[in-house]
Amino acid sequence: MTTSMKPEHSEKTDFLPIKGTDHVEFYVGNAKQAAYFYQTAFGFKLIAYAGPETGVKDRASYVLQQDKLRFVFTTALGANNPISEHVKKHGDGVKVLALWVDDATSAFQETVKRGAKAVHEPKTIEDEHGKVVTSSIATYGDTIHTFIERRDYLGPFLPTYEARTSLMEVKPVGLKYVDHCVGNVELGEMNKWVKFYEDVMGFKLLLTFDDKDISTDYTALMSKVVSNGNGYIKFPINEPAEGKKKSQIEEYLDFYNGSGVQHIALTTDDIIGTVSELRKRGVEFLHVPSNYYDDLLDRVGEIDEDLQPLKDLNILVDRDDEGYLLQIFTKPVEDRPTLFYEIIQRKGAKSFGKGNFKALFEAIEREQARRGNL
Ligand code: TYF
Ligand code: FE
Repeated sequence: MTTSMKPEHSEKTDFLPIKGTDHVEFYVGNAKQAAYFYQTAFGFKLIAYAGPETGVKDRASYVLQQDKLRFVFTTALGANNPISEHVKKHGDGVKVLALWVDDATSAFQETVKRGAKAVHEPKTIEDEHGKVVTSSIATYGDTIHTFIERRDYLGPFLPTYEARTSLMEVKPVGLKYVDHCVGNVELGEMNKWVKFYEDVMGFKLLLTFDDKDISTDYTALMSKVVSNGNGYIKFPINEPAEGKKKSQIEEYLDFYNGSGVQHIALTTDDIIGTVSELRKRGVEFLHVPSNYYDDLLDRVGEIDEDLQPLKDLNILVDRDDEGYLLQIFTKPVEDRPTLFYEIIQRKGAKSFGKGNFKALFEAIEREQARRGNL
């Protein structure tokens, strides 16, 4: 199943050098309330706002931050607006995976030249805090990539945004940065999007999971992971496959009305502390049966953590050649069975928890069945 686990191409030949995830922007029905949820439940702090008060008439956007993670929640202020159309079709979901680059003009030119669909041309936005250049291209579904070039910009987020702070006390839960962002794409489109990331964005295929890796009685899906030159950006792409019953990927596609972001994996250096805190605040996680833990240490060998808290919190463990990882998955964070989160702590492992796929997918299927969608 493995092709290569190491970033292969040198900086010199990388026509799209990416410094990291700049931010993730969500289009939602009510940004004020979504921002409240991510502050109280997930421990993000409000840092900036744009809306009518800052001269932006058609939308309101709240920028939340925790360590290097930056999430933007945007809502439409009227009907017949691309944001309200997006929400009408998809429900709350990820619109923008924004990538931090040194040169947003070159990022746009190099990708469009290779076949990317342009969404917006490079433009310089400016305020008293400095200049930022942005440009955007389309990816799967209605999702886009925005390239963000911050020329020593000193404002709280981007021009048109003003600094804001949380109105309640916010206690961070230890989330640090985006580990990977997973896309679900329509049946038969996985290879097309892998090729897009390879040809248009210069990414490399890192891993392939086929139906043998991902086998439960029901779930059928295929997954390929692409990553950029320095390995900071990892995008697994899933597509449904024929199974005995409806694939979890199909359920997503039905409710999202097409391709889109399925899960965002967020890192922590202390998964036990992070998950304890998230649970206390009412975040719901998928449940794996306790017999998962019976032979866990035989499977993964020695680990630094005590088994009991992992079992109490329902945290999963997997090992690869380079180390191990701990991970857990939330239930969908909207009423539609669409976007969810993975909390991950890597202890050397660079893989994605293949050893947990069976237990994980069975847990997803139990939820799918409860919703009547299996
Ligand atoms: O990102 C991954 O590959 C793991 C496993 O529908 C996974 O988090 C893969 C597919 C899926 C849910 C989780
Ligand atoms: Fe994942």
